[in-house]
Amino acid sequence: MAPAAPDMASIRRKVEAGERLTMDDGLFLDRPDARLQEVGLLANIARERINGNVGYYNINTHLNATNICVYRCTFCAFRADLRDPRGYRMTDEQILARGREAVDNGCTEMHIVGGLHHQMEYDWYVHLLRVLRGAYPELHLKAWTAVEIHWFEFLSGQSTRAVLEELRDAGMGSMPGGGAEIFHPEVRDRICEHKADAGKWLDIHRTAHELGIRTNCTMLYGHVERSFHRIDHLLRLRALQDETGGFQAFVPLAFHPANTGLSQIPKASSTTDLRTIAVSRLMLDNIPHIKAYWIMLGLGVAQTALAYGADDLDGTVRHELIYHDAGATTPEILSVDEIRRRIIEAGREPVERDTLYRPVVGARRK
Ligand code: V47
Repeated sequence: MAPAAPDMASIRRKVEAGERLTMDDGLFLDRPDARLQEVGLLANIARERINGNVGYYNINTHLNATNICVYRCTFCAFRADLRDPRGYRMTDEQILARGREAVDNGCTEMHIVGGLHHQMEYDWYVHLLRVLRGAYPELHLKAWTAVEIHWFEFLSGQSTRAVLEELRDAGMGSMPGGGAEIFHPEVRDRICEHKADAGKWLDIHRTAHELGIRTNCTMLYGHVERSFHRIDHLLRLRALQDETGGFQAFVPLAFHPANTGLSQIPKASSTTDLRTIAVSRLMLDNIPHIKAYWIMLGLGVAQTALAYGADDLDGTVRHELIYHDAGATTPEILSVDEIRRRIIEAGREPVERDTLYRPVVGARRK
């Protein structure tokens, strides 16, 4: 006999019992007629079971050392062609100045991603880490997405494992979760057909986890995908996490349309943002943290998300370009006092964490 179609009561029973949800459960929760408040309440049960009342944040900065990129993902407003007047590549001096600024402002993390520059050799990317690590050993370098690692394999002719080992030895402390977009080929082939496919993206993270490198994962939603593609994406991440346990946090990323090849698509509503966060928390029962990235959600929705499954606001953030180039109107930076105040206002206990989710105490905090 086929299993009964899910409803809110059957899903509530599963969540209360800590049972795993299925694809059909996810599709049900993702429907606009599944009441958002109830989905949020269920996500909050899971959130408090995993993370209690804590609202995490860190003190971080971004470094996008170049925006020049061989790829032309239709959703990206950040990339530039080689001869585009917007195109740039930072010098060692500029990169070091960013490190100095980060350390002087109490940052514990530098989030490093960028374009795949046609003319730069693999060694430049390794060198960049070495320079930063040499000058600022206290700064955790969360560097390069799986898409970049794939490009480095191509440039260097080395295996994933060899590239990751070399980057780790040069100073890479962990990897961000970008480049995942939507795994399903029906969508991936339309928005970024040229870059690492789902199998490759997951394989790179699997290898990183095997090497003890912790990583994050993301999903870009609110463009041409449908509900099925989103739930399928979450299930592929959950399956890899079952194997390795190496993902620390999941970051749902709402598509920002301005200045992109998909600018006709309206930005997802706040209710879609909250539902996506809640459904992610419920489906990803094995990933410890769900980030409400305030840069992309706006502060109000990010605060509300702390009651809809999220336990982390990401960081104070400096020099964010990817979302601001695509029309984000959020501030470019928050003070520590402000991010803490926002978490307290949402009824949670603010805890400064480092990149690996260890509480930061005492002298390291400015
Ligand atoms: O991979 C690009 C997305 C990602 C747009 O790991 C866009 O802690 C919306 O991955 N509208 C990069 N999204 C950012 C990212 C990230 C951010 C914060 C924390 C972490 C983490 C990772 O941004 C890209 C892509 O999915 N993106 N352009 C756009 N127009």
